[in-house]
Amino acid sequence: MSVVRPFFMGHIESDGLFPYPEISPDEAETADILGRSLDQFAEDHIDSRAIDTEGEIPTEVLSGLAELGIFGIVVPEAYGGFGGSETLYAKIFEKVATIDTSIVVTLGAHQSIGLKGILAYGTEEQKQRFLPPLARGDQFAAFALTEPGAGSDAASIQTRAVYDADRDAYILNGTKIWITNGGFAEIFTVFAQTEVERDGERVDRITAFVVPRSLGGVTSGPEEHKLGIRGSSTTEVHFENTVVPADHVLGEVGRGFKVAMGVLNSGRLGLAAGCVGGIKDALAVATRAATERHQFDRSIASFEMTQRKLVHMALEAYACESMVYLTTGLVDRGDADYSLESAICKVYCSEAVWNATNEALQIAGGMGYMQENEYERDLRDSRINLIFEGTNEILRLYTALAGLEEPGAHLRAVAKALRDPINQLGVLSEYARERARRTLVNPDLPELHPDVEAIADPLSEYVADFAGAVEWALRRHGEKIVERQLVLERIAAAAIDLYRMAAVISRADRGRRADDGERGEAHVRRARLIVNEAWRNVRRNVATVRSNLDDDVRVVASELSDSGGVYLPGQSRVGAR
Ligand code: MYA
Repeated sequence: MSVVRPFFMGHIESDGLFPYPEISPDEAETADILGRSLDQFAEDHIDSRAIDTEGEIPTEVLSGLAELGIFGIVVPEAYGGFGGSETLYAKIFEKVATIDTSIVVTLGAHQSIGLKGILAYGTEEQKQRFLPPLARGDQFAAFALTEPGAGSDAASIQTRAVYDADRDAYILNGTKIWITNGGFAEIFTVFAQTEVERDGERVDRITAFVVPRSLGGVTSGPEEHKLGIRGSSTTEVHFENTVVPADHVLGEVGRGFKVAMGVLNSGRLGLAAGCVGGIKDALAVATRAATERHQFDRSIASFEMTQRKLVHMALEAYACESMVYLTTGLVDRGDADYSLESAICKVYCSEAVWNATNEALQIAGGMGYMQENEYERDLRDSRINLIFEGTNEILRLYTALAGLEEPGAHLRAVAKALRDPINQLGVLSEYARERARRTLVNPDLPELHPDVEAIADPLSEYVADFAGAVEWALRRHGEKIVERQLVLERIAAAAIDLYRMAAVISRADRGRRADDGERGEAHVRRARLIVNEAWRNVRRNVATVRSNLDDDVRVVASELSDSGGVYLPGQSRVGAR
């Protein structure tokens, strides 16, 4: 079950998309009560400016938040947590993001990724042992994957765990960098190379371990000086002959890369939920600033250009929220492969929050640039979202390549069938039928509210066009598609816009059915504006999969690398650096 993967085959699977998922009434009430407690706690105890300038979150703030129960929202009650759904967690995460970014990053590193491996892949014994203090917030968790030579290329880590049969333990050595919560976490999910047997040979494969600091041989480097999220802890973490008992292995030995990716799927979705909070906050701050600021004898909120900026922020909040909660709904169903959806949410929402904080600063003008106001801190804080938990470039590649798997396999089967057409007639006629269907009719949507149906056509139309472009790219580039990143980038961009359209159509359908009045119409209006923008993007990206100036781009790129970064051949290098 995935919403996005079928788009690559030209299908819309309504099951994952309709009806738009809704949080249960009980959890909605919890989110509301906890949200109000968090607001009150923030008003009484949290000084975000001080957190930024001092570069740390006071211990009393963390312990106060622990008392509110936010560090174990997704941990089942049996292990001392709240037992909430992914949707509830996202709601709380979104709220915390509006309160303080360093705090939400600490929470994310702890709960979205730090303890998630134990929750999702741990044995019963591991869960009982490690989760209760983490859920209570008595201890903090961290996720230790990145290394000096292994950032985006996560599989190339060098940290090594060597099995010692006498001690039934692994001896862990290596250095991890940029570890959030690295300075104070007690429990680390650590990824290391281990020797395993595959097809009779000894080879290195990644294994995941739960490593409590108390095992010894674990040290943290000094705090890094960062552009933003300065109150969060980011350090190196060193493991020196740390003796990790064999029963600390998470999942199977040699299958740790899958553990890392599984955990990151959940982390990326949490991050996107945080961005939803950030966009809503930026919109509220910018609207207030625009309303209060008068120029030319009028509030600047009365000028259309300012209004366009504010409206765009509101549409981004609607689109991001629709995508994030459609995806948490998929996760809560329990049968979904949501890796593409979470990558898409992370990419889209992180860019949306960056643009929103930038526009909020622009609306505030000179005041926005001054350190005494919050705009510059918001801008600094939101920048990291485009980088951590998978850079947006890597996640675009992942979205495109993972999406291409199924049509690629399909085409390979067709190519094989062409070599033996008599025996493989079934494959060939199925392929011919499928192609004809895609050319002649667009994929169906279920019955929608008439107001939403009136705006939903582009989704069907462009899913069909998208699948056609995907097949064209696979046939044109074959295996070399992996190297054609500019084409992959457009395929990813189109997939992102299709998911955006699908999410807002589904949500507006629910919103319109639930309300005949202004609220229902407000959903439809927002969805109409978003769909109108998104299908134009898809059309452009689909067209430039086939016809583009990528050869020129490659020529200029090689001129640049040959000349060491001179913009035009024959000119001399500028600058002293
Ligand atoms: S933690 C560090 C984050 N690091 C990364 O995200 C690393 C990015 N790199 C990668 O993801 C991988 O290395 C890539 C794979 C994708 C490049 N789900 O052959 P492969 C499977 C399921 O493609 P590679 C941090 O920043 C794949 O299908 N499976 O591998 C924390 C294949 O399976 P199979 C997946 O070319 C910061 C196998 O893996 C996935 O080496 C704190 C190998 O794949 C997937 N996603 O590269 C954050 N990907 O073998 C706090 C791959 O069966 C949060 N596979 O075919 C704070 C939030 C704040 C919000 C604030 C708001 C204002």
